Amino acid sequence: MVLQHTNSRLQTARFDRYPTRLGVPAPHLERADPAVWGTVDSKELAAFDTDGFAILDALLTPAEVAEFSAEIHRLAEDPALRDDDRLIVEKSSNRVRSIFEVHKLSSAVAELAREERVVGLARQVLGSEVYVHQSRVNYMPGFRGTGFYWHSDFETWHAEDGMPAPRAVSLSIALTDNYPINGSLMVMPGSHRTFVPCLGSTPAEHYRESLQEQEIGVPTTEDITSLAKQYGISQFTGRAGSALLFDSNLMHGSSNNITPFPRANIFLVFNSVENTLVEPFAAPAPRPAYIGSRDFTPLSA
Ligand code: 6CS
Ligand code: FE
Repeated sequence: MVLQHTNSRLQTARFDRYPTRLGVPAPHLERADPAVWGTVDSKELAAFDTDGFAILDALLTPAEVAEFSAEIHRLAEDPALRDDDRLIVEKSSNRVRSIFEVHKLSSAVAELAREERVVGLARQVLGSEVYVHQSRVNYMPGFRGTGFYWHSDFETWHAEDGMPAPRAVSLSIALTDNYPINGSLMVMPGSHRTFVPCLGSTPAEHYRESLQEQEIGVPTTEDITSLAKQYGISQFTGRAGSALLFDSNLMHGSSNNITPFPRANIFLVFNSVENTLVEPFAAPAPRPAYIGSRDFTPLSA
């Protein structure tokens, strides 16, 4: 039994089922929770339980792709956002890397998140009402777009945002064609069933640097090697308008993009209302609400 350490604040010790950010290496853990909590009736989600992800070939129409592309470029060019904490620039080029809380900055994205073809996917998998834990646009610009090293989103959301269980899903909606060559997402099919404890304690106030290049809460090369041998690596490629729904604990990452072709995706992260955030499990303080929302109001149509 791992009792979560209590920090200086008066905090009762609690049982942490997914201990991470440890001082010494720890073995991988078999996921203690289901991957599918509800009843999946969309044929497109048939493989979700096994693989930890599912691909939707045409979630958006070409006209909607054009509409949302214009919307995310409006945001990226909005001078009022330039100094906003929700805008993250690339370390190397000062170009826009991500914009968080896009469902609050764009009413079009807010409406999309509420549509049954989107939120209905999350309700099926999570088996409950859901709310938006996080939303963002990853721009992955051409030439110097830097990728995202291997990681489990849940490891960060558990450690830094206080998400109790991996009862959350991300929907990555491609607004540009995702080729093998332009930094598309790599996933390890089935890896959602293995929790990889990470080493190293979480520094205070490190999240902005971490969103530029994550160094804490990433698995070791030995972890990645053993997972890749066990699960293999697949690449999510698809036309603009396609989407990837993936489990919060799926091991994934993306390489740099040196091609002229940007790889822009909207990410909507849905958490179950039965899995709302508590105190961080391995960080001195929770991250700001624009990264880990503390408004648990369920999404209604
Ligand atoms: O820390 C987070 O919440 C973000 N970081 C990554 C690399 N993926 C999930 C999320 O966008
Ligand atoms: Fe991620």
